[in-house]
Amino acid sequence: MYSQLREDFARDGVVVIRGLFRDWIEPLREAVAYNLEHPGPLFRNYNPENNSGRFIGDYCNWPNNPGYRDYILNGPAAGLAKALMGSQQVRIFHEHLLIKEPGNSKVTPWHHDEPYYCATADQTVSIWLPLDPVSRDSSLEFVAGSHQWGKLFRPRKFTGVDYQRDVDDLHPMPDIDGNRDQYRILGWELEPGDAVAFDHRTVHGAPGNRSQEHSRRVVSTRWLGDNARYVDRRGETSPPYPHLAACLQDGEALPEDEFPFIATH
Ligand SMILES: O=C(O)CCC(=O)C(=O)O
Repeated sequence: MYSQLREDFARDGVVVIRGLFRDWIEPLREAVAYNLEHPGPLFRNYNPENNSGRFIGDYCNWPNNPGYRDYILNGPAAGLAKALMGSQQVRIFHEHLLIKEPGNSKVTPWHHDEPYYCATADQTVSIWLPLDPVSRDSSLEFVAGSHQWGKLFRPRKFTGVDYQRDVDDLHPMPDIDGNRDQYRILGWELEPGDAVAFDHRTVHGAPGNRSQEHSRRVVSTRWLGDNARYVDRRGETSPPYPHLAACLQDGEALPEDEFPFIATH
């Protein structure tokens, strides 16, 4: 069923999936409302100085949010993730809520996620699922094929500040906006029910929310394939997970109770 998508995903490091999540939009809108009423300890305002609508985020709440939990355990995301990755098994790393309120002009800087995650696997994917219509000029964009560049770039937080690291062995992000014609940049207009799926190494970024009408509520779930393991990034990670750093060595298997295998339907 997913063979063309899988081929495109392997080549580009990103694909768009149309309509698969339609039945999950309303339940997830309720789950997001619940999340906002019960923010987690990692809730963030990414641009507190902006007064034209906020860019906020929260993550790692799925064990305590019944709607997120149902989506992760029973929705189509795990099956899609496994098919795209071509893995034997699929594990949930975490979910990430990302809201750009109408008119919020904060740009999400070009980055990839791998260098600030404290976990990796032989295959990885994030499923970025908007709960509102997203026009092409407000949508997440990707540099096709960048998952195969074989380089890790210095991570920058959504606030615009670099992550602190003990060792600076990463590459500076190239000037993508200044040289857009040199890259194959992919992005799509999305309706609720559509999603984009991308490898944790694929370079991506997003403009502000240019809509004055719609919020841009997104639930992004992060998935790990085979041989999922802890990585010591020698510095700040996101999510922070200090308890893992305290008990795991680089390359050790991730604990199954916190990052369970998910059955696919
Ligand atoms: O939603 C955004 O603006 C950024 C999303 C992102 O970088 C991600 O889901 O990894």
